[in-house]
Amino acid sequence: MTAEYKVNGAVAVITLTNPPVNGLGHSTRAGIVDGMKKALADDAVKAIVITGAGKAFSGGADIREFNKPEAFAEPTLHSVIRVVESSEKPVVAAIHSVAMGGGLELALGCHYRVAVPGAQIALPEVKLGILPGAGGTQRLPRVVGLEMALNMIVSGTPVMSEKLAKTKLFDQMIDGDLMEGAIAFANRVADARPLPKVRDIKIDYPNYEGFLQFSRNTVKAMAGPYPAPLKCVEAVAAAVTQKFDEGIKTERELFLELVQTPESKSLRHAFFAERAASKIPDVPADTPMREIKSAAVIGAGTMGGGIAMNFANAGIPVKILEMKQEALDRGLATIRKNYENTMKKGKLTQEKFDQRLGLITSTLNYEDIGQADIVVEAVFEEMGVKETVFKRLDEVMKPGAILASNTSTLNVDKIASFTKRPQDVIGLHFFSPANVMRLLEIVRGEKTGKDVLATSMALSKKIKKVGVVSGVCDGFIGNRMIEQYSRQAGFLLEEGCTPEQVDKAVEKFGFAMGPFRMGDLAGNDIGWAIRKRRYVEKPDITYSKTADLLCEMGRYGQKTSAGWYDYKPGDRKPYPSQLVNDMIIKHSADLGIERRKISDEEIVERLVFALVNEGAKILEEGIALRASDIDMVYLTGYGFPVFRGGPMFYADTVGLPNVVMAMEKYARGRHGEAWKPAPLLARLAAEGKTFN
Ligand code: T1G
Repeated sequence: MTAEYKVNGAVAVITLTNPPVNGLGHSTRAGIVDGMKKALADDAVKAIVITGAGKAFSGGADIREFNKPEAFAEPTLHSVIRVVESSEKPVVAAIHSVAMGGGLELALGCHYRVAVPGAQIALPEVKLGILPGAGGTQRLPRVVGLEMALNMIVSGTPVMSEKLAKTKLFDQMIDGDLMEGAIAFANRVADARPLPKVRDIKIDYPNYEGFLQFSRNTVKAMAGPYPAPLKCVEAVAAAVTQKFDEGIKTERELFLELVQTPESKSLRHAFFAERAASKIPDVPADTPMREIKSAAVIGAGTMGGGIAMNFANAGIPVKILEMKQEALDRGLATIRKNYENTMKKGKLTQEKFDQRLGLITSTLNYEDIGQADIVVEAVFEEMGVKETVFKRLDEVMKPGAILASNTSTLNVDKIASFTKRPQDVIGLHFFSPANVMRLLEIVRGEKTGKDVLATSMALSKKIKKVGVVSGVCDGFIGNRMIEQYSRQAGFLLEEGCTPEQVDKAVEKFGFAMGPFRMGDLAGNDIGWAIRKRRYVEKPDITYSKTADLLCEMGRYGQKTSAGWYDYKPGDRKPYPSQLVNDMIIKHSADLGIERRKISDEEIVERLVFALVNEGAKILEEGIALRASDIDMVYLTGYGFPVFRGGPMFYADTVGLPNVVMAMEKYARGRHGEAWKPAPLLARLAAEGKTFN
């Protein structure tokens, strides 16, 4: 069992020992009950302390057990809390570091709680699409008050223990050694009777109905497609409108409803997918890493400036290199403006503003960046330019410096071949805006050193990115898949859709932005340049010509105030363009296509399953390490709806045989060759298996 029992004088200490965060899995729950039984049977024991070993008191229920028999195997968390709360000897929770979810609920079942400052206190279940299911919605309002409890439960945001010091949550804040303080406290209360129980505390909140109704309206407005936030309000409402045991029943019913929802399953999948992405099978966790104390960025354009900000935000000094002073000045001005905007929104203090800008320097000379521990090239996406830059970097960078390219599609092995140190070369593909988007594709070259890979993955965490390892192929993971998505979007225009209809259909599905609004934002000329390269390199792949015709009209998107949509000066709102729709209709006629009415369902299936099919090929070729990595790429870099878990998880939810059946239907239409199922997808579907 993963809980230890030790007696210290007249105090029994039960320590949770289930690393890394003392998740309350079955063995830990059984260990607590076992310890309680020993303590209650031992006359020499007058009081009991429960605490957690390592870096947490407890991170809550073991999410890995959800929807598995262990999660509901006795002793359930409810039973554990009942044993603790009904103990006739005082039980004291000794809290440090993290007390979250079921961990906090366990502490709330204790008679007393002591803590050191700096502990994260939270009921974050709503972030997993559920709600506190072991009494948290009934007990927390009784110790911190209705409003604070509702805010904590609906947001899931941690509150530092010292901020709750004056509430009934904590009986004492411990200065110095937690266990010394906790045992001393336990000795002091050993004979105190009656033992205080949180469940007996009355909630005093006049006109609570008005507050609850206001909360319902507010939460309904912000919850979007997620059912959990509103049910959190209902559960907390039960704490004031029902007797304690009825409230517990209400909470349980609401919890069981939520744990089965697809939204919760998707959120739990995303939680683990993000953590799994940082694991690289052939790069052990203890691989020695290179120290990154300074950085350099080549190019002060949109990407270079955003990349430099990531380093500054993480406290890493960064030097930006440009060829021309005016380009440098423009880039630095953009960075300053970005920070000013953040400060205006109250999300950056003047002190932080000054500190970050102070970490960013600039130069026109390669010699000045030679001592940086890492350099990220963010110049024009053309192999000739990359060659010039990397040959120069090979000359000036100190030995052991990491040479990274921000290329979004080009061959990282070829880039590495321009240097004498291919083991130091890696792709670090940021997504625009680079200082905002969380995704970082870490492109592993054939010769990239394992220490360079491990260092880059650790760096991604330090700069608050989700690092996902990709092998070398055209477009890596994200852009290679979006290519097929964009092809289908173009074909849909030729067959009968307008850009607005396609965008609205996928935005209703949950995408942050449809393909045509996205094109207008990113610049349609970027895709145009890539297609021109593809027409030469891969002449057998067909694309709709509509996107080329649009660019030939000079309609690159917002940057030219006209793209798939029209734009008014100073207004980013897209207005459907009669000119573009006429161009599309004429193009269909030129192709001899009779336009037809196309359903939203077909639009979504063709765009999303195009992603899934290409993702299956990427998985099979080993470009992506696991299906959940592909999901993370789409959840953090392409605005795929989190409540659907990512393209591969969504395909699992739909059922792979259903995905293949839909593809067979589209294979009978135009460009049917695009719908040949990837071998892995066909095999998994035939075997009734899933990607994840
Ligand atoms: N269950 C299982 N594994 C967990 C876990 C959990 N609750 N929390 C973390 N892990 C794993 C994680 O997957 C990773 O594993 C490792 O621990 C380190 O995590 C009835 C039903 C606690 C603040 O939602 O917010 O209680 O990748 O990298 O940055 O009402 O983990 O190393 O193999 O995030 O130091 C409610 C979720 C559960 C808390 C630590 N609790 N966890 O952050 O480490 S539901 C939560 C976190 C519940 C009850 C309900 C964070 C952390 P691996 P990490 P960290």
